[in-house]
Amino acid sequence: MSSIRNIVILTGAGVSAESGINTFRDAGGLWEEHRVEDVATPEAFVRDPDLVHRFYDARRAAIQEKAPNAAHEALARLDAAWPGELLIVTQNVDDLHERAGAKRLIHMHGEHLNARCTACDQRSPWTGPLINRPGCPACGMAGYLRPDVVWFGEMPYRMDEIYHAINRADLFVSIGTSGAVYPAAGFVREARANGARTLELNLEPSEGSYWFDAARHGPATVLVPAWVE
Ligand code: BV8
Repeated sequence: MSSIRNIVILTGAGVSAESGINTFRDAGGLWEEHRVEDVATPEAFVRDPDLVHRFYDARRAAIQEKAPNAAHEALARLDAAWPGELLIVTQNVDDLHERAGAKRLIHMHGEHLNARCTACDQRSPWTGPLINRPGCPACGMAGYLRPDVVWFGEMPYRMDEIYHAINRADLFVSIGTSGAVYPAAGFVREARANGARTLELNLEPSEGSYWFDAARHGPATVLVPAWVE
């Protein structure tokens, strides 16, 4: 990686799969017979808030029992050692990158350990199942907390910072994502347009694999440490 100075790494559910966290595809994109796209939306939250709370309270509980895997740990080592610019952009709402030690990290789709108040819009640490309608720590209103994740149809977080990093990147690496959801799925094209080299590390070719200069297929806990070392 001699001529590489600035790196952007996009991760998806596949980087957490070997920690035991289901990807969206494993369940065939289904949860309790609902398509994820039908549960992870503002409309679903208005229509059936308990269904959406059950979905997120269950996933949050599952995540808390899991641990980072060798892929998260290798990325954290790279983050700590890399002298140039480096940014991990994760689509995942789990906190396994942080728990592995990653610092230069953006959760573009939010974080499962945060809640957001629909009355005062303040973010707060999640304190317990939202289905119990806890009060907002900021404004005190009860029953107004939602998961602080980006649903379909909502604008992902910190996009300006992400595109700034992509525009400066010499290398763009996509790890464990199906390339099914935008705008994340379009990042590789943005990176190419700015002259970056592009690499996909995934269990199988993603929907966007055509856009990558190189690809390696296999489990992230094998591919990522090998790539980092
Ligand atoms: C927006 C957070 C605009 C919540 C998520 C038509 C065309 C283009 C776009 C659209 C369209 N119609 C609608 C849209 C927009 C839409 C979209 O892209 N829809 C798709 C379905 C077509 N996008 C949006 O709505 C986004 N917002 O566009 O806003 C806007 C503009 C202005 C103002 C306001 C709004 C917001 C999308 C975010 C949705 N939230 N998650 C939560 O987590 O519950 S999406 C969720 O699914 C993930 O975050 C991720 O982003 C996405 C896909 O998941 P992946 O991470 O890729 O996981 P997946 O299971 O799919 O794949 C896993 C991969 O890992 C596989 O490839 C597998 O092979 C691999 N793998 C498995 N095991 C391993 C492995 N790899 C390595 N090792 C292993 N062991």
